[in-house]
Amino acid sequence: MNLPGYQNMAKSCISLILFFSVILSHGVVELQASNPFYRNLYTSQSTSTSQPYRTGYHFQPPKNWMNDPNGPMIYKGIYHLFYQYNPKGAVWGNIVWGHSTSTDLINWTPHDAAIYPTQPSDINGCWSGSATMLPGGKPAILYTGIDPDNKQVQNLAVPKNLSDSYLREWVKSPRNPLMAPTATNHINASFFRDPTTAWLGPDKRWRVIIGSQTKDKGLAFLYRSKDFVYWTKAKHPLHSENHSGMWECPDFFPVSTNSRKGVDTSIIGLNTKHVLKASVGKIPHDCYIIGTYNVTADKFIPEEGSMNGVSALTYDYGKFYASKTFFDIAKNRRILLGWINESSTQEDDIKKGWSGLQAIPRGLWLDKSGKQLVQWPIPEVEKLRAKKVNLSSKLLRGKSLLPADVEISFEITKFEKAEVLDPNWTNPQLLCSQKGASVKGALGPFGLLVLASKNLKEYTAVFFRIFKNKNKYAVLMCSDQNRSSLNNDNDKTTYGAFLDVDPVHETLSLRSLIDHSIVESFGGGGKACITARVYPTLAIDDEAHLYAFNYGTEKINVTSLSAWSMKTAQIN
Ligand code: DQQ
Repeated sequence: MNLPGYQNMAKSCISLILFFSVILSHGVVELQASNPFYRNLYTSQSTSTSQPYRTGYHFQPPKNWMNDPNGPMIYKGIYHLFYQYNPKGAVWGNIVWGHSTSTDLINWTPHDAAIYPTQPSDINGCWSGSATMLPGGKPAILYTGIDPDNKQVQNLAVPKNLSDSYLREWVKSPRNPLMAPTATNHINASFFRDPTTAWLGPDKRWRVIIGSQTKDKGLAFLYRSKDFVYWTKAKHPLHSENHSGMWECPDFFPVSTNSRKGVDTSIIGLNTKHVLKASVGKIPHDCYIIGTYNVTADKFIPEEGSMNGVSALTYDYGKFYASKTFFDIAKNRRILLGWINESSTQEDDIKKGWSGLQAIPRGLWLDKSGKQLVQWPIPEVEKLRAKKVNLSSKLLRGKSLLPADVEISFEITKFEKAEVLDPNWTNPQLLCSQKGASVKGALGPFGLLVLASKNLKEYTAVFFRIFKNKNKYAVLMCSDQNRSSLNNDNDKTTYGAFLDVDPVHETLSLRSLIDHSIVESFGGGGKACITARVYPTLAIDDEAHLYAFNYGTEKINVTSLSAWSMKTAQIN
C-alpha cells in the first residue's frame, strides 16, 4: 500500500475523529552523609494537564534542573544513576549529584543527593564524573570539583558502607583534590573536567582521561595511578584535535568487532576496537571516533574521522549531550545514557519548575561495517508496551496511544525518479532544514507525523528522503520541529543525518519513542538517532495523534507497522 499525500492526509484527518490514526492507503503498516539540606530534595509533582510536558517513561527528577548523567554503574544487582542536579531551582547552578536506583534502568527510586559540596576541593560545585569498579567489586567515583578559586580539580569519593547495595552514603578522600591544574602542568583551570571511568593496563596501573581545551584544541589529558589516589599526568594527552574546542564528558571504551556484546572497560586486545567520545560544546553534539588503543604507548590511533565538522560521527543528531556509557556486567552489554535538555525558554522552565530529561538507556555496539556504532533502546523499555496496534487493518484506531513506541518499515521498489544529491549538499542538518517535511520530493519525504493535532496545525515530522548519489542512493533522515507547537518561543531547529542504509537491498526502518515533550527516533535499526524536544499546545494527551505519511510523488510501501501505547514508568 502506498501512502497518501499531505493535503489528502489533512482532509482525511479532519474527517476522522480518532485518538490514534495511521493513514495508509496502500498498506502492505543523579561522604558524606548527613547534611540535612541535601535530604528530601524531592517533593512529588503531579503530571496533570497543568504539566503536559512531563514524561511518562523518560527519567526526570520530580522537580528542578538536571543535566549530565554521572557515574552510572551496576552494584550488587542494582543500577545506579547519578546526575547533575540543582536542588534550588529549574536553571543550572548549585550543582550536586542527584541519585536514583533501579533494577531495570526504566523504573527508578530516588535517594538523597550522593555527592555535594563539603570540602574546599568541591565547595563551589560537584560536577561530572564517572564510576570505576576496583578489584573486589568496590566502586570508586572520580568527579570534578570546583574549588574556592573556581578552579576545576578532580576528586575521589567511595561508598561509606559497601554492604548497602543502594550506595546511599559516600566518603570523600582526605587527599582531594587528586588532580589539579598547577603552575607547571600548563592546564587551564577553567578547562579541566569530567573524568572517565578508569581502565587498568597490563602494567597494573590505572588510567583515566580528563576533558580539556588548549587554545582552540580539544584534548583528553591522560593520568596514571597505581593506587587510585596518587595520579601522575602523562606527558602526552591520549588524543587531541585542533579547532574542536572544549571536550566535555569524554568517554573511552572498547567495543567488540564480532559481537553485539559489551566489553569491560579494562579489556584491551583481540577482537576489539576502541571508541573515544567527546561532548563538543561548540556544536553541541556527542561526537566519537573509532580506532585502536596502544596501551604500551598509551595512544589512541583513530581509523578515520574527527570530533568536529559535518561528517563527524555523532551519537544523536538532535538533542543529546554529556552522555556516558557503562559496562553492564549482569547482561554483558554496554549501556549509553545521555542528557536531553529543553528547547523551551528559561522563563518557561522556571514556570514549569523543571528542566532536563534523560534519554531512554541505549544498548551500544559496533556496526558490522566496523565504521560506526549502533544504538538501540534497551529491551526493558518494551515491558511498558501496553495496547498494540498493527498492520492488520487499513485504518488503525484505538484509545490514546500516547506516550507511545512506534516501529515502521518502508520498502521502495522504484528508484528512477530519485532526486540527484548535489555534491554541495554535505550538511544533512542544513539539507533537512531546506527540505523540511512540507517540501515535496520524489522519494520522500515519508515517515511519521507524531504529536500531531487533529487538524495538523501542530505536528513533529520524522522522515526520510532518498537521493541518487552516483551509483548508489543516499538516505537522509530528518526530524522537523517547525510545526511542533503554536508557541514560537521554543527552539524549533530541524535536525538531520545521513543514514548508512542501502535502500535497494535493505528495509528502511524507523522507531520513535514518543513521550509528551520528547521524540526519540532511531533510523535504520539504530544507525542514526535523532532526539527532539517539542511542546505542543493542541496535540496534548488524547488530542495527540500519530500518522504515517508520504509526501513524495513516488510510491512507498509500508511493510510493517507496530505501535504501542506505553504504561507510565515509576520515575522517582
Ligand atoms: N556539565 C557539567 C560539567 C560538564 C558539563 C557541569 C557538560 O562537568 O562539562 O554541570 O554538560
